[in-house]
Amino acid sequence: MKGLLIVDIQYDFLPGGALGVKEGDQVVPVINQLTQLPFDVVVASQDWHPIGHGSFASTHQKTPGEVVSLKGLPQILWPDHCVQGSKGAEIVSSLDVTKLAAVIPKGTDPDIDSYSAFFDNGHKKATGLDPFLKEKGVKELYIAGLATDYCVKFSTLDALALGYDVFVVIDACRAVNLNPLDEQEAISEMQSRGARIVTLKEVKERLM
Ligand code: VGL
Ligand code: ZN
Repeated sequence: MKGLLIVDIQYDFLPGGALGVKEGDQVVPVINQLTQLPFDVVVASQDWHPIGHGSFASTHQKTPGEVVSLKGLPQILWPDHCVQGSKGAEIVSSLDVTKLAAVIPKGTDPDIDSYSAFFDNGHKKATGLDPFLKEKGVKELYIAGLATDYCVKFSTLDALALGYDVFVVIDACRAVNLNPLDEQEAISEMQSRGARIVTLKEVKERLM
C-alpha cells in the first residue's frame, strides 16, 4: 500500500507568514497533483503549538535563531508560529484536502518541539501516525511539504527507522535555509539513510 504524507501546509509557513518559507506557496499546486494520484491513504501533519511554546523565542525573551536547552535538548528558537486556533496555524485553503484520511497535530506539548510527524524531538511520545499507517498496510510512504530541512527531514528519518520505503517528492518541498546549505545537507542526509528523492513526474510514472 502507498501512503502520502503532506507536511505542515499552513499559512505561517507561506511567504509573508510568521515563519515564512521562501517559495513555500509553490508546493501547493504540486501537492494538489499528488493528491490526484491513486494513493491508498493520504494524511497531513499540522504544526499546532500552545501559546508560550518552548520553541518560541518570545517565551525565553530571546531572538529567533538563538539556541536554548529545552528539557535537555538543543532547541532552535523560532518566531511565534502555528499557535493553536490562529489563522496562521490553519491548513492553507487552496490545498486539496478532500482525500485526507487524518490530520496529525504535532508540537502540542509546551516543553518539547516536534519536527517529525511521528515523534517529538526527544522520541518520547508518538503522535499515532505510525500505527495509523501500519493499520492501513502502508509500506511505501511519499512525503511532501514544508520544510525540507526540518519537518520533512525529521519525518523522513523517522519513517525510514520505522521501516517504510520513503520517497521524498522534492519539487513538492521547500526549505527554511537558516544557513544556505541546509537544504542540500538535508537532502544528502535523507538519501544516505535510504530515502529516495523523486519528482512529481517520477511519482506519476510509478503510480499511473
Ligand atoms: C517547522 C520549524 C518550526 C516545519 C515547524 O514545519 O518545518 N519548522 N516548526
Ligand atoms: Zn513549529
